Amino acid sequence: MQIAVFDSGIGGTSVLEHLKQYLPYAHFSYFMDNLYMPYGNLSLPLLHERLIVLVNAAIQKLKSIDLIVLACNTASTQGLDLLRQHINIPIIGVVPAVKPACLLSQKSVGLLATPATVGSSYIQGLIAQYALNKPVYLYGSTELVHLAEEKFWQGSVSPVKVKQALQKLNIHPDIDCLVLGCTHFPILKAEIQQALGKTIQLIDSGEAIARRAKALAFALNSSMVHPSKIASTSYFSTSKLKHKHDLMVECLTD
Ligand code: DGN
Repeated sequence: MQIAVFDSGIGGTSVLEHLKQYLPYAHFSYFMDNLYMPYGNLSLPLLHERLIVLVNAAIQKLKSIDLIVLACNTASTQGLDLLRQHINIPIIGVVPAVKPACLLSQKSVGLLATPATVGSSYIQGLIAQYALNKPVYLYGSTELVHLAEEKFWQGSVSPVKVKQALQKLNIHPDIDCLVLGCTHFPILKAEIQQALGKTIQLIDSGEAIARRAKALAFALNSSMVHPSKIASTSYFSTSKLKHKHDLMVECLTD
């Protein structure tokens, strides 16, 4: 089974790790649109254009894709419906874990995501549906996206820089559950937890997405979940990478 995973940068690898555990026999191809990273800064028409360009480039590259995972909250909350209209392949999007956080929290919930995600009407809908009377505080940060990229490509990031980025957001002291509503943020989970302390529980939707992907993969064709070939993961980008890293990444525009 061929599964294509998309994000503007390396955030979607936090979802990919869960997908590999739930679908160990699948072939994964990870596509990052690093030429236009981060998607949170794009206008809506440009974001839509990029998603269609990127998915079509992936289809051309791989020839056949069984399932798409749009592992970017920004793109999922603002472009999933449009992508489904244009692409005739099953697509799973990511949804910030507002519902489980509201069920778990005894006090208040925080949502940490990109500015585009926290400003979306999709998030307002989630809050209206699941928060009931529980306060949900919203925090948008692009700086944390860049710090997650730094950690991934350079192997580490300064915990002080992460703490400073969080301090700028003035996280409300009543929050006991913080949703990591950007796929980049689980990469910084240790640093975020260290900065905020153990009284705040961090929640992301990576594992829930992988469970959904497994269920859909079986529903599509259970025989595709256990192919005879050995599982693999390939990585593709839209611009040449300047970083030193042992990951083999093929540039789509070469
Ligand atoms: N990983 C993206 C997300 O989950 O929203 C953030 C990066 C981006 O492209 N905005």
